[in-house]
Amino acid sequence: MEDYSSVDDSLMQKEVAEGLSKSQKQLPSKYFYDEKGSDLFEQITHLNEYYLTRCEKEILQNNIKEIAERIGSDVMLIELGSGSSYKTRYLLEELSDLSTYIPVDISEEYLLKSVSQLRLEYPKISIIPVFADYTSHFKLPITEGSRQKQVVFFPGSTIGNFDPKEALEFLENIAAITDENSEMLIGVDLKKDVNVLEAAYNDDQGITARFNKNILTHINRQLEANFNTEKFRHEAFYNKEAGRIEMHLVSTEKQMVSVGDNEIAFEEGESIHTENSYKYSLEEFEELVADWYSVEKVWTDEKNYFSLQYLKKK
Ligand code: AVI
Repeated sequence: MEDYSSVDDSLMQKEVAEGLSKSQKQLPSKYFYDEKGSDLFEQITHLNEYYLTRCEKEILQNNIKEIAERIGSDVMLIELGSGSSYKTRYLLEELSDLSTYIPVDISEEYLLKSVSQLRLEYPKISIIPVFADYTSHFKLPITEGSRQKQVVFFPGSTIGNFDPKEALEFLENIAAITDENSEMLIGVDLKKDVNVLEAAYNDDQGITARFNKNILTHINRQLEANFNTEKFRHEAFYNKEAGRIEMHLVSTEKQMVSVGDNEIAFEEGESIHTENSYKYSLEEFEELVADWYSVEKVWTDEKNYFSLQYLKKK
């Protein structure tokens, strides 16, 4: 995941102040991902309860030939939020004729590290990192082979962390940035048994709870705040009506917290809404993308928990 620790403090200050002044207090989930948060998320992906990463890997492994065929050769592969790029390796291994790989990430340091490693492993592929927040407008580099087909890779069901309006803005933005005949390989988590969903966000070891609380530690450090993480408890549940897992931090007592110059009052039991993770049916997702993309192919894991979908720009 992206490391937002390098994000500019004044933007963070503004977004945090805005979120905490709402009647349902909220914080932007991107602020989970400082160095510690990225590390905790990495740990989450290995948890038994967190089926998403395991299922996505299974789908990639079981269908890699067919996926590679769809992507084709002489292609520009653009990965959004490239993170540790381990999923990319499955693709890079299989796509022997890949011309250009463009990892897009907000964390320059993280990106440069993984790019220098990938360059050693795949010397024939031209790897051009782009430092950008892919939720806002960014420019793709003009390459020698600018007539290559562009394929966007957006794994992990990160699209689920956008609310439907943000998801539409994201799709519109990516469609605008890429060429007419571009395609997208995207990971989308599916609706399923509530117990399975809720367990994935309430693991026994409490790693997700630490991940959730880390947003407060990040804010303490970055914005001179004094949240006491012991006075908040992790809560995650499936909101069936909205079709999403919600994560909250619930104040265990009436308390005051200072964030920079602001004093924030919490009632006992009052929560900060820290994340949404939307789950889609195949039909709902097809409808969501329909203004810009058609769904060409859907691969799922054995249990139908997760999907990898191949989209084509309309
Ligand atoms: C990154 N994203 C897809 C994860 C999710 O499942 O929504 C973030 C996460 N939050 C709690 N656990 C994992």
